[in-house]
Amino acid sequence: MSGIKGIGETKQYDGSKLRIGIVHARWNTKIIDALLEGAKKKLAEAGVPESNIEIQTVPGSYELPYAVQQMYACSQAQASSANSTLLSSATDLLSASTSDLSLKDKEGSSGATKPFDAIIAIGVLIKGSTMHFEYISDAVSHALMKLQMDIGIPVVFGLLTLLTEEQGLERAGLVSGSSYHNHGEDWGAAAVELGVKRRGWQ
Ligand code: DLZ
Repeated sequence: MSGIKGIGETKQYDGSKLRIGIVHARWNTKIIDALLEGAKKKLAEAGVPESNIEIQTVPGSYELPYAVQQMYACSQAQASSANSTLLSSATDLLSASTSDLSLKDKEGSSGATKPFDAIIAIGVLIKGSTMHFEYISDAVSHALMKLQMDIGIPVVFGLLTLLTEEQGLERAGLVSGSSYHNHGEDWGAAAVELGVKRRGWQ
């Protein structure tokens, strides 16, 4: 049986205007690092500027929902302060009656002038001998889903809930000859697609 599962054929979405957040846990680093690289690769392919990607880390997967919430709130605060600076620059420009040059440049110069269009939460949970795994998997999955509905931006579910480490290595594209691919790539592509679509569903 084929293990080729994935997001299927997608349009090439233009990510050049997007601001994307990534937060990842530090447990199971080898798998996490590969997933992160996969996500970044797809963001780059879609044209998301590196300066518009912010990467944060947290100790474990349990911390992911809180981190997503805080990253989004901070990005909103940064954006509103950057926009009030822009507004005062624009007012200065107008009152000085100079050219209309720089407002556009300033808008394009930094991803920080707007909140994130999507945030990818990446974690790797591996089942142990207690109920710990079940509680964290369930709590984090529900919290991430609730968060995206509450804050109104896509929160990409990059949480692998695994029975063995080997399953994670496969899904991070680290097992040669395996039919699995790097799922981080799907998450990067999903962030771009949903980030673009949230600006208007055609
Ligand atoms: C404690 C713990 C354990 C046992 N296993 C994992 C894991 O496999 N993956 C993961 O991301 N985090 C694990 N953690 C840490 C918890 O997610 C969390 O960081 C701590 O309980 C502190 O809140």
